[in-house]
Amino acid sequence: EIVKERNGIDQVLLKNSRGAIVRVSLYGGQVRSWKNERGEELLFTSSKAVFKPPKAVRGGIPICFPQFGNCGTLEQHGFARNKLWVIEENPPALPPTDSVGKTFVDLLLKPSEDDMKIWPHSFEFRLRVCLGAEGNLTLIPRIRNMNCKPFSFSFAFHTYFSISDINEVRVEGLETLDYLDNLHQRERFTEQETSLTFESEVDRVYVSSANMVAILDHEKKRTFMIRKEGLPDVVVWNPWGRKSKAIADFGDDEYKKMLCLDGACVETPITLKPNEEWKGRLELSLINSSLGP
Ligand code: TA6
Repeated sequence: EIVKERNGIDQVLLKNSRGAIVRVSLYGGQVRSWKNERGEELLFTSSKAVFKPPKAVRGGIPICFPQFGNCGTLEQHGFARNKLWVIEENPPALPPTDSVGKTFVDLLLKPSEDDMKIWPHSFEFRLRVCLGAEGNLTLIPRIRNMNCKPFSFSFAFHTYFSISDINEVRVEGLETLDYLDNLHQRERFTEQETSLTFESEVDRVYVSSANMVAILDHEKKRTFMIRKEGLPDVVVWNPWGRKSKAIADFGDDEYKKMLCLDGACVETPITLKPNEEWKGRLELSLINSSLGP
């Protein structure tokens, strides 16, 4: 179902039989909302978000492509999140498991002439956004080099999870991993803790992580499960108070209600030869521990 946002941009609503809803904007190919069958919003959006291109909406799942971060020639996190995507009715086939029993939409981004001036590589970026019967959200990105010279890119699904209180959550699945600390010139450290808790600003890229990470939100008695393929790294970011006050489209105390935990490919960019395709997968699901067995 297509709905129009205030700024006239099309959004696609995906609904499943239990009433879960995903809303994805054609601007940026950005998932903007993921609600469970109880109508609870599971993704964070800043109360000061700007819904006017070319500013990416602060929240949901912005796509960082072809560059993660600001150490490159492009704007921070690349241009994919600031482009208008289109719906593709008949994309190249995906395995039946990626469609049977799911509600999904296929989005496509191709570079314009102008885009080719700033990043001279011919690509096709397909994104399937799926809502499963259980309410899980799956993103399947496919990026193909359209017969031009080899190119490399870094990538992240910059996922803003809605949490009850940053002081109350912990992250499991990153123990013993090395991470690049963006607060210390991306210097490399090793995680000593068995699970991650948060007391101050954190901005890290955990490298070659396992394919499953969990965010345990004790107060809301729920756990986000993040499963991924083809996305070896995990970005963990919370700006905390001082930094978030310096971000115009971030509400003052809202850092307490969000945690970014991104399936990403940052440490070792992906290189595609002519006609080669990279495919990834990110599956987000919610376990309500309060519901019991
Ligand atoms: O999450 C890592 C990070 O690079 C942070 O350093 C911070 O800049 C964040 O992304 C948000 O970036 P944005 O361009 O969306 O404000």
